[in-house]
Amino acid sequence: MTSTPTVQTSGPNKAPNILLVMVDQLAAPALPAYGHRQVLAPHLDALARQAVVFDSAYCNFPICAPSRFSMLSGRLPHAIEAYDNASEFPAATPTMAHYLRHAGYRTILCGKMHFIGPDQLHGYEERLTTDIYPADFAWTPDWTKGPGHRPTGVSMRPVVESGPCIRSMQIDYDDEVEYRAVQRLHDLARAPEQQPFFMTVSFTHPHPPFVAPQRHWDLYPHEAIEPPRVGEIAYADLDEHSRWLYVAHAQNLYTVTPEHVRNARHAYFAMISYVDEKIGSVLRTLKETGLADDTVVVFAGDHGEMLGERGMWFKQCFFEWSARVPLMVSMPRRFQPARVAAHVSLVDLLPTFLDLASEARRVEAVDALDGLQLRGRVRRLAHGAPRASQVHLHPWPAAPAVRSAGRPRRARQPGRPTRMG
Ligand SMILES: [Ca+2]
Repeated sequence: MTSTPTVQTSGPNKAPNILLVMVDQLAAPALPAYGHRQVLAPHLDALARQAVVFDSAYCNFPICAPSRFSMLSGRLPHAIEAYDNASEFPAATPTMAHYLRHAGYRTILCGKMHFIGPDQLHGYEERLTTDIYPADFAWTPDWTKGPGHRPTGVSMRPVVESGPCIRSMQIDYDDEVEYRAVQRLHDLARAPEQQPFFMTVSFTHPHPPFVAPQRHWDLYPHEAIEPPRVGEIAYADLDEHSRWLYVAHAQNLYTVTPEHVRNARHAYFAMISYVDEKIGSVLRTLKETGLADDTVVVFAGDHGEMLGERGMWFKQCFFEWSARVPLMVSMPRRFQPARVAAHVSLVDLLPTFLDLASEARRVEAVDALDGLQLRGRVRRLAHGAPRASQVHLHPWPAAPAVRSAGRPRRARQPGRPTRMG
């Protein structure tokens, strides 16, 4: 048996490896690194202590597939017509994986990406797992049928049935993601290559259902689970979009009690602790193999989870718990740990990665990108010059989207008040 050697892969004109670690539906305010007092996530705490932590990072569309397509393409959702979880992501749309591959990277996807359509690679040369979500068009909504039309079957059931579990499909999935990612990192270390790697490790936790292993559930005293900061708001007092979601999430068909809320929040916190262990395992492997010294680690989420705030659940709105995501960039040899207050969003990742890749080979984007590279800001963190963002909103039901644009923050939505929270 060949043991894993410690490798030194840096050299002249070699760009750094990029390890993008993703979670699904992890609201930034739920992480202790962003100030949560109750959640236990020691590995993400450790990462945050040595990372550039972005305190005002947002997804560009608070639902899975459009958020991820936007991040991967570096373009706003409306530019690529990604409006829901049944919008096809065309194979012809250039992604960060295409660009990085062109720049000389080995591109590897391990875990979830929720690609819709026949292309399940989108520039990644290797995919180490299947996806966990359907790749077809079964979840196509018909907006003319109103919010009660729910092709995904979303409802309050995950909230009222929340609690500890023996095993879930999500645990099956993320255990495999962890195993494959750790194995691939050992393989990369055993056979070091001249080319850098771009590896995406994408977990599905802490996405609902709100169930967690007993061991992680038991990390938290149930009676101490705090209620949402902002309690339920009467339907009559809700804004128009929140009313739509109230029906779209079938809240009119279920009674959610305070104990249901406590159970769901308890499980969500436990799921964060569960996935934190997985992330710790991947990062420990990166370090043990010697790859960490030459690897930029980026930790990001695709969108948040309302978790009962305002009486709302899941996402699909621009309130803070739904739209704000964790974003950390770590490579202590290059970047001094810091907190960044500037507004950024996930479309900034692609230009950031192209900037890192340019140390070996400059690659020009085919399309006009909607983001800005983050590294310039990381380098001058001490000066802390915050950049404002533009919030670009479109009339319902077309897609709201957030973008960074280097101009003062403002909200625009023709004929309607802003829905930002
Ligand atoms: Ca998602």
